[in-house]
Amino acid sequence: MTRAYYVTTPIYYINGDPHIGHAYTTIVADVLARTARTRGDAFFLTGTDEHGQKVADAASAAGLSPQEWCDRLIPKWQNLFARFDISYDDFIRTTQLRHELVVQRVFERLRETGDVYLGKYEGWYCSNDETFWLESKLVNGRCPNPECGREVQWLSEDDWFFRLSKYRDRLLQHFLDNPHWVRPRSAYNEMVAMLREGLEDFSISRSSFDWGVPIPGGGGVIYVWFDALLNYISAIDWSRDDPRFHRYWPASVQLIGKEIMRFHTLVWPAVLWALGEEAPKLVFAHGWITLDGQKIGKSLGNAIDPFELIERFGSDGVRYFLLREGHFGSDFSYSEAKIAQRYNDELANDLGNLFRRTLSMLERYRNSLVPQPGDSVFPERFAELPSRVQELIADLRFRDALEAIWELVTALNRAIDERKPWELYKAGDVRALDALLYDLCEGLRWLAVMLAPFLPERTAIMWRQLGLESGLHDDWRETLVWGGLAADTQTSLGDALFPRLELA
Ligand code: ME8
Repeated sequence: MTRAYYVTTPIYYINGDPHIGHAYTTIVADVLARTARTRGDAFFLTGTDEHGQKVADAASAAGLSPQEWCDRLIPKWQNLFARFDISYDDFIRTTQLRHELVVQRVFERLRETGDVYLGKYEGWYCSNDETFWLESKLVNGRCPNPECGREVQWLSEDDWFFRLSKYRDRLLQHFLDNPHWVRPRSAYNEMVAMLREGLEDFSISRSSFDWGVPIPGGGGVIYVWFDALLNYISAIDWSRDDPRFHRYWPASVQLIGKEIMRFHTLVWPAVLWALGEEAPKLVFAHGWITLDGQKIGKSLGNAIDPFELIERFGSDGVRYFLLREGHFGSDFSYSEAKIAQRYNDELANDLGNLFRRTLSMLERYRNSLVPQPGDSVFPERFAELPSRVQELIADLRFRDALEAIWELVTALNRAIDERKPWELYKAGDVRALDALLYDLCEGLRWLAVMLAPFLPERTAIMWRQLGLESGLHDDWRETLVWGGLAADTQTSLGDALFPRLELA
């Protein structure tokens, strides 16, 4: 069976409104999925994590049942993703029956094999983080997560455990044999160090509250993290020998923020192995968007409202900033000044002006018709660019990919400045003018194709104004052959792609 590309994001807790951090991971996944689709079958999964104490607490504070609360919040999350042109193939909610049945089936299976067993759990529990902490890790008796620091509770209950310790050696070997399966390197190193210290079994049930998937046969609910991780396989119909499952699993890339890498790179592969399945091919634990040096998030109350950003910079303006600003993997800081500057300099000036200048010269000199191509240095100079950009994207180096694309933006702008089409026109140098105008249009067609995964909204407009219909999302190996734009194509000058922002 042909394997397909499968990319996932974390499923987000809906104990509140989405913020820019949630948009970030989802936009990155969208770029990967859109790029992969130009080459073949791809499946992009995102969704919401709806069980657990945090969501239950948020619901009760609002005077609603947890399910009512989730149902009320979902439209806002889905609307945000729609505003960002997120092309997910499936949006999973952990309260859906299709998911709950898989969680129960997994639990039953592992109870049969002995990987899930009944034991006693006693320990310090932080309900905000849904995490048990060792006494030695507490800071002044409180939750050691620097973003939290809340009081912890002593929990003592009969719990079901997952036999994580049994998989410790295999995990360590897997890390050593596959030095790139967890990226970036800092994440990999941290997890290897943790494995060397040893792993304890992992409690996977809760009897202190009831908002979760019921344990088959009774006795509480399944721990929200065990439930949540399984979304990645419940969405693709996990069960023995299901062809759909095997088409997508193991996932090509699982994107997460670095604060949840322990669950995704230690617990998750062990659970998969216990089920006889493979570990994902790559878990990428990216850095955080920070504000004044602190992680942007709900807990700190410094969340940036992504809807407001879209109002100001457009969805593509925000997407561009997030992908271009930091090296993917590292933290980077957000500020309104930074996003505005990139928007004006790079989108409005470099790209937007290039596009508008080209189409208005075409209108003035050639009735908006694409001329015949002539001699050009571009085909040779940029022949390797598309494959280089594809590789950088596949390697999750989005900033480098955009910089590579900008080499073409810069070259086209320079061609205008140096060859001064208005002078060629005055001098009546038809051949030179046509050759230049053709290169500009063809270069812009290339830019639209390569930028489509990053800027889906504006590149669709570029495409239409270039007089093109289908093909924007086709295989680059076929589309990006210099000369693909037919002479006499009717272009149409429209409004500015990225209207300049007046800055205070
Ligand atoms: O952890 N910068 O959900 P969550 C970058 N439900 N990315 C950020 C960010 C920031 N400042 N803040 C959040 C959960 N994110 C669990 C996951 S998965 C089986 C269960 C992104 O709502 C980043 O991807 O707390 C992070 O991992 C995720 O949102 C956490 O979302």
